[in-house]
Amino acid sequence: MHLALNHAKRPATTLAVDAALARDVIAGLSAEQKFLPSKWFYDDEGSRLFQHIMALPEYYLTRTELGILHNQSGELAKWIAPDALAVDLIELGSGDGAKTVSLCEALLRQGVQCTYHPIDVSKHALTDLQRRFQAELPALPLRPIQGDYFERWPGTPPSHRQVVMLLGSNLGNLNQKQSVDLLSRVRSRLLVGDVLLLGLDLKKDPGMILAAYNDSQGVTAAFNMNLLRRLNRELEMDFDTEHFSHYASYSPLDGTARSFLVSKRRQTVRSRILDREFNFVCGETIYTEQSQKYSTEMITQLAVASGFDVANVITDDFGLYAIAI
Ligand code: AVJ
Repeated sequence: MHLALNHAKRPATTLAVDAALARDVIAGLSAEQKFLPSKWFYDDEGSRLFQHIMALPEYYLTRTELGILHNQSGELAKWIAPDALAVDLIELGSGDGAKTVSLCEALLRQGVQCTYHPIDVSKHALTDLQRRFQAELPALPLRPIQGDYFERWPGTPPSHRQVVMLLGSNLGNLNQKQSVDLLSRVRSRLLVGDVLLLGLDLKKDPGMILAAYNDSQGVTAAFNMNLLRRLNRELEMDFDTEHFSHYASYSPLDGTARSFLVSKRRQTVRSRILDREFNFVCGETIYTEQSQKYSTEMITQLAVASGFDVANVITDDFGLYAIAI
């Protein structure tokens, strides 16, 4: 569904309202505990801010995962394709592809015929990815798909091994049930012998985790706040970001980091497009994101509940981060 808007006032690019976004905002901001699904962070500005987060000193996840993919790419490639001649690498939420280059290189080195299908919602990220692969691995067949990886899947020859990658701790944004649902759906696309690589953040010093979601430069706060700016842009809402603040928490009890936007005062926010208003009391929170941290036991449980076997779990030397195969 696309809502027709008042043509006189705004440029053509904002004419189409994302109906799924509208639905999620109405549901989330009408709930007793207000919430907004974290998948809406990633408009072009949000993806840019996330690229900035990945380079922050406190945000150890990207760097650590990259280290594993880089230092242990040969090991990974052996697990992925000890025998296979041809694989289709399908990456769910590829971003700019920085983390996948060395794995692709390792597969090619091993003589595997490899096609890479990165899927991402952000056109900007996919453009960066194409530029990167053009420069670093021009020989690799690249089939980018712009869209939601909950909905899109590439066509691949049945004789090729499918290797699905869900890296970057992206699964951590989903709760237990959503995770099992997504992984089961992935599993239903696969045959016995196909492979899933899951990049997951591990439980560790709670202070280190909290700092990753509450960085000293305030980039994570800006990333969280951009969600409100996006709603202002796309749904003509009137959030004043001066009147909200970023709050991050981590509980070692359940291994869940959570982010919120906190209303600094009593206020009402409106959307003309949605024809709604939403009231906030002072201190009221919008729950915007969860980032799950796992133990090895939790990884095994998740895999088994979704129809996978765990072949191996590869970690960095400090046991901060894991890639489960
Ligand atoms: C992209 C979901 C892995 O949860 O660590 C980073 C997003 N949010 N800082 C994460 C994020 C705040 C990130 N993931």
